[in-house]
Amino acid sequence: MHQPSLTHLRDQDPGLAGLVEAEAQRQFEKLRLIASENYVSPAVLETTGSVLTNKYSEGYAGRRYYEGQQNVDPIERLAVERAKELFGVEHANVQPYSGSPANLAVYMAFLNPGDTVMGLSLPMGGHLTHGWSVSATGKWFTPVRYDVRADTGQVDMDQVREVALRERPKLIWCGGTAIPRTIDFPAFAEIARETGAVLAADIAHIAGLVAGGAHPSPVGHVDVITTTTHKTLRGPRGAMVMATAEHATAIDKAVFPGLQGGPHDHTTAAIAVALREAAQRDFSAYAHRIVANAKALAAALTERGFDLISGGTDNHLILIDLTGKGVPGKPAAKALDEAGIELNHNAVPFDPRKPFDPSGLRIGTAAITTRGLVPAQMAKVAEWIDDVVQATARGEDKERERVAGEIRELLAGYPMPGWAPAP
Ligand code: DSN
Repeated sequence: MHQPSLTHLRDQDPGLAGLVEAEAQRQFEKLRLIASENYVSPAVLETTGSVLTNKYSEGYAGRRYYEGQQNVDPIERLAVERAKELFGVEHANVQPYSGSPANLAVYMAFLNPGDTVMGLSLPMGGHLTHGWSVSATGKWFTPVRYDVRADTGQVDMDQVREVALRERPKLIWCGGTAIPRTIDFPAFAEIARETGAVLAADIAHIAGLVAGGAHPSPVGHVDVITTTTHKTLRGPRGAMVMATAEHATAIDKAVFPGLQGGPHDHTTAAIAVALREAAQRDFSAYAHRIVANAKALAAALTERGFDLISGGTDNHLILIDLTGKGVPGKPAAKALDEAGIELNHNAVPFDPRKPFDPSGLRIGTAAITTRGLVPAQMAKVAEWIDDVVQATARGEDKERERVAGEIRELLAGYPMPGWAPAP
């Protein structure tokens, strides 16, 4: 049952209420290993569903285009102050609708159309908005890319420097969506200084780890930081742009009126709630537990013969190349989903297969850590993954039901924030 329950929705629109409850049940009984997902706290969930969704607030606190901001202004100020305090930054904008708009705001603040942008290529772990060809950022700007090294699976910093010196990008991105290792912010900063580029860190995946001290912070090394708020940070679906004070006006103008209209005040408030949660002492232990779970799972998968990009992980994320297992990423991910293990197929570096049918799987441990699972349980998780992948490679599906049942049984003992099955 949702807490509070969906009484009105059930009366008014039972079909839709049924789908929402079915999704809650699904999230309760699945081992959720999608690296960009998590479970928000009941307080974040409540705030997201609050009457703040009724309000329009174009502008910034104290400088709005609509009246009636007596409560929204202090809410947004709280979110901004909490972001500044948690990450130790001079300026924070909490209005971007999500990660891609936050990244677009960086382009709008620092670049003109046609300027050169450099980012980690998408199949190597970058993000669409770091200048990939199908994104507006690849079409409206001039993208150049860097890669990971074939031998280490880690970002090739020699290549970053070489390409930056040759192409003189106006903007360099570090960070991405499938990077299992620590980002070397000081090394990127040195290259950006040498080449005169603006350096942006996209910490969407690792924001909660940075906040909890389980990953080095980019603060003091980069000009601007973007992040979503819903991954390891455990907030609502939203985003932030953070920067030094000198860039505050450019960033704010880029977000509004440059790219967006009214901010989503219910999300702003829920971000404020999540930032307060992330500032508590136990969040640091949580962030370190996410990494400990990922390391334990990586070790157990390696023991079972899985080929991990970069040989392991330093954060919440594991990238598996399934080539040696005789099954591509997509059918493996589908089989695992049927077996109660939810993750996504993913390209691996130098993948000979197409992005929609790639060789790899991406795993993240934030959501299962929120549920309360610990490193000692990761050997069992690796065993389940291995059993299903091996059976799929043999063309069998008989393992799936057994594994799904065992997972349901395990997770029944681990509460899900904001929801519980009917007694
Ligand atoms: N889609 C997000 C992820 O899964 O990493 C990034 O945009």
